[in-house]
Amino acid sequence: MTMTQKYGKDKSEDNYRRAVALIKEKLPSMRILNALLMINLGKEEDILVDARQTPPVLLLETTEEPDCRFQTKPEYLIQFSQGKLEPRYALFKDAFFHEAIPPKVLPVASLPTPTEDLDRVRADIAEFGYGLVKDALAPEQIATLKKAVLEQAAGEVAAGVAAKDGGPNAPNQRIWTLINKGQEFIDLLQHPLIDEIVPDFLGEHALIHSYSANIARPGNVPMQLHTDQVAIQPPVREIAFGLNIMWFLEDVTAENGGTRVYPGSHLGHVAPDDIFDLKDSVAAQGPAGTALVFESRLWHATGPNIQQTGERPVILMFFMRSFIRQQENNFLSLREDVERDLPDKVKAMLGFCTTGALGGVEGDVREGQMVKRLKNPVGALRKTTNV
Ligand SMILES: O=C(O)CCC(=O)C(=O)O
Ligand SMILES: [Fe+2]
Repeated sequence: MTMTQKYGKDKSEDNYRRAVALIKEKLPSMRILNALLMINLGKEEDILVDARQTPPVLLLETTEEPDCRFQTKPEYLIQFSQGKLEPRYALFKDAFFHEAIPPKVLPVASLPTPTEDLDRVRADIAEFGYGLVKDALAPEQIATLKKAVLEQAAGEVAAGVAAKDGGPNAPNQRIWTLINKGQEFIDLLQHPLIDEIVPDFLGEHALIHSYSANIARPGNVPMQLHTDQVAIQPPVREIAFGLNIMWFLEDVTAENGGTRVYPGSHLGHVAPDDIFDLKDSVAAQGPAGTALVFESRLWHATGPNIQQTGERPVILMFFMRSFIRQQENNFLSLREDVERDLPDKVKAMLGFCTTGALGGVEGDVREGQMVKRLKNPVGALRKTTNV
């Protein structure tokens, strides 16, 4: 038996059969859906479930238009039946909990409002999952950052590299990897609010998971509800792994796409029944210059911009604990000319610093050391060369 025979066996057919068996096993519980479902597990043929009858049955074919179609991988179905992966992560890249509790609606009068009192912001984050820092940016900073974001947005459109989303017309625009896109954005990473809030919440050496701007524009379809720690699977709800600071570059309102949140939804096994339904959510609002600080278990989504005109530009600075793999691969995306002049403080946030035994280069695992790309990493040093 060769090594390939022993270890390299293709499991895709086995997985497919197991996934189909699971669907059959779970048929009775699908009755609640009361719909005709078309499931694709990566094969040409679809699996048709008629869950409009009791008990639901598999159909060989249909002339009817299904109520719902979805595609997923057989291994995802298997994993979420075992509780190792959340179904909405597999289907929509989002989370679901066995016995999930829908978010409860809190009286609006008690919700956080922008304040300069950082202790209150911290208390609001603990209680509601978010808080709002009043006047975190001075008027000149707002103007500089807004100009930079809007010009960059236009530049990326003109260059054909714009990242658009927000429904079929994709009016929203995301500007990724801000670190490369102007000194204003590097300066913002040195804003004192970060040191006031982040280490206390996430521990030392928190990393920038992603650094982007998001412009919500009229006619957008709201984002699906999600938490920002959705990539952590199996899901952990006991602690927050991340903290997002959203800098408002415009007055942010319920009308222009203010982030919809479910206050208090960061605690417990909470998940909305329908991640496409923003019902009972509230918009996190505040004047330009406000910083919305929200932790990564909070259920939220970019809101609808229902105005005729008027954009909602914000900057999202998302930090995660030091041991979590970053969303943006800074080591590959950082421009060399930017890297050369970056202050160590900012470089550390991007991952150029060891933390505990992690992130070292050639075994340098001492805590808190700045690391850099070696010009000539040690390669194979052997007596013989014919290995
Ligand atoms: O743009 C927003 O309002 C929120 C964006 C968001 O939730 C995200 O980037 O994860
Ligand atoms: Fe988010």
